[in-house]
Amino acid sequence: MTQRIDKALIAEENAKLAGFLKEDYEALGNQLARDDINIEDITAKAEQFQIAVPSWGTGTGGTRFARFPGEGEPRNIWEKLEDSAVINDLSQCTERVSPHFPWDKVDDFTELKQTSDSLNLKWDSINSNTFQDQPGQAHSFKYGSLSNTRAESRDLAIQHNLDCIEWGKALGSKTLTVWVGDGSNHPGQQHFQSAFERYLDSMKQIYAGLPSDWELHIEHKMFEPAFYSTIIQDWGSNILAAMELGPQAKSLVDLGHHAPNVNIEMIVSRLIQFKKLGGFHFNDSKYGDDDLDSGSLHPYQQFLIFNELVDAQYRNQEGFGPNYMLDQSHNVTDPIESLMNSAASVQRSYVAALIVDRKKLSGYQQDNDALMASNTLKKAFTTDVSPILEMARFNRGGAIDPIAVYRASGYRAQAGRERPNSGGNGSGIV
Ligand code: PSV
Ligand code: MN
Ligand code: MN
Repeated sequence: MTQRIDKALIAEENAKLAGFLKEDYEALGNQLARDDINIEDITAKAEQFQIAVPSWGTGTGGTRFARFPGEGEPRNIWEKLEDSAVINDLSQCTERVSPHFPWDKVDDFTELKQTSDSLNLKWDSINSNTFQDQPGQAHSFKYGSLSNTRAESRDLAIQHNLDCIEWGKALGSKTLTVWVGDGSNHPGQQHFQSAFERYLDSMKQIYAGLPSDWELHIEHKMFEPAFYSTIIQDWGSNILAAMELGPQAKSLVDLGHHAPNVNIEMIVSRLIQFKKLGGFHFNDSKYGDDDLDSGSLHPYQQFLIFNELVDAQYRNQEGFGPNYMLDQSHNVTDPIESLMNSAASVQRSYVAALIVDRKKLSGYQQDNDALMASNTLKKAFTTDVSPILEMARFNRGGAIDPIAVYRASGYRAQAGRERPNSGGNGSGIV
């Protein structure tokens, strides 16, 4: 793809909005100043915020029933990188890409690193995949991978994760994320304790291969593909496994991987308290692992999660520094647009959490003034912080309105011309 987003176009589109932004930013600045909040301090923090894009998110997802490929979607990791660069050019908060192996097929990692460098992109966590068989695979994962009853399958899964670490080293990553679909569909199918023991034993072998400056993130998920029991079904099993493995092992919270109405922000608080919060996969859901766009259904929940994160940041909580990443499946939108919107939505939650009056909140909590404590959070959440997000992007050379510039650029139509037969993105349906 020859054309990314022309800087002149970004400047031209920004010029149309810069006057309005100045007015709105000033008005918000005055409003925040009444509470002794300096808008410039908040904007500076917003400019530092980064959230990684999943390589698989740049293609159209799909469901168990069908996939409707989009125009010009990326056909390989190189094209996924191009699209990720567009997202970052405009959003200015997504400089890292999280790959998924072997969905992302790579022969030469040095070349891939050179390409990502040339696009000003870095690599986030490496995602291993032992939840499906690859063509010609010697031993199947049909009955599980790291917890399989057969040692041959377990060894294959362990080796794949060790390979992922090597590939990650070549790319400059520092994290391996392990999510497995291991579990059972029928009561009695599996001996819970023995299966967990096998899983832990396999994970210990992977942990032993971890460089000292890496982290191993364990992702829990309540169900799917296993529908009766899943080996790491919730944060309980997750933190137990992380504690068993050691300090470099931490838990990863994917928002869609809990039962509806679970208090995720409280799980986040517990993980922070015990130095076990590794990172996030942001998305939104109504029913299960829907992988809808972040903040599209439950923006208040997303804000409450960031309220915990910012609280930990202010308290300089030891061992705190989670990875932020999107993990979404885009079926009816242009993935580039969804990822830009979602990154901004998560950034919005962060910024809103920054303007919570923490001193007042703490006083209301101490005095058991439930109504005013709740109102204090609501006040921050209902403040429209858009001018801060827009100014942060503008200051960093991005677009005040990323979607408008992207649409004006004609990037998607050109991708359609340059990527004929782009019927698949290499990702599965999970
Ligand atoms: C599983 O549902 C999951 O959330 C894991 O993070 C996978 O790696 C990802 O989805 C793939 O879409
Ligand atoms: Mn996930
Ligand atoms: Mn998921």
